[in-house]
Amino acid sequence: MGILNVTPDSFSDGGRFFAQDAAVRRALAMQQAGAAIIDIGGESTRPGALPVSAEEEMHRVVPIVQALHSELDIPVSVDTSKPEVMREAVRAGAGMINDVNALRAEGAVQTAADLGVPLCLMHMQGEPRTMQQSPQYSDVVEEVKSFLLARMACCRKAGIAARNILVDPGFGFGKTLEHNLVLLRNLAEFAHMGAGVLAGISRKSMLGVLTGKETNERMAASIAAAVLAAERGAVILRVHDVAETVDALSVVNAITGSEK
Ligand code: 9MG
Repeated sequence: MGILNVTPDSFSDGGRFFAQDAAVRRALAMQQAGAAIIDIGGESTRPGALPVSAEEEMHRVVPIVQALHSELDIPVSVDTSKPEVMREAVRAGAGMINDVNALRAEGAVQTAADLGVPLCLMHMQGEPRTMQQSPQYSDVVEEVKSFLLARMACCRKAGIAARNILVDPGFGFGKTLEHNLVLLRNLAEFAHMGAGVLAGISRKSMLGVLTGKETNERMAASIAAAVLAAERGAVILRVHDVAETVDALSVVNAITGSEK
């Protein structure tokens, strides 16, 4: 899954037309590099990020989803927690919902059930603005798993097909470095919950803490984490560096994929 952010800071100040054009070119490049899905988001979920209105988010995302839907051969996922944005993005051609809030917004579960597309339920403790201030767990793996199981049950009750549900422990979302490491070490446990596992570790600050590198210097660290996540059962990896991750996984799969 290639990451396509369409927040104003991700396209400098070239204006909306420039943003759309650049987004389509970037998505085509990720498809060419081997991405199977493009995940587009119009609201930053970084620690400290402030929320934006549904109108602004739709304005950023929907025209680009429409353009991507006609230009790409692969599905577009919309990274949003707002039911209005989910609806408009799917109407514009999005084929998946990626919700870092695990459909906890009012009306989100029913909207996702009505739309009938695959969705990702991600765990987050707190909210982006404050989530990294003092994350606390007594057993991070058990608590994240039981949260995700409860959200899956809520989705199933609303009529969402089990095959349409993915789960994600939410690396960096209300977690310390140690919490993230424990989750990654034990990721295989999430693969036995009855849903595919999505993992997003690419360029995250945990990798900055481990390597001392700035965000755009974290490719090698991101690939190491992606390979380990795949080896522990993740079926979708949300990444910035698609070509390099695909190469790394091709090598790993060639080595581990045969019996002898
Ligand atoms: C939108 N977004 C940012 N980080 C993410 C992650 O780790 N997982 C998912 N599903 N979405 C994310």
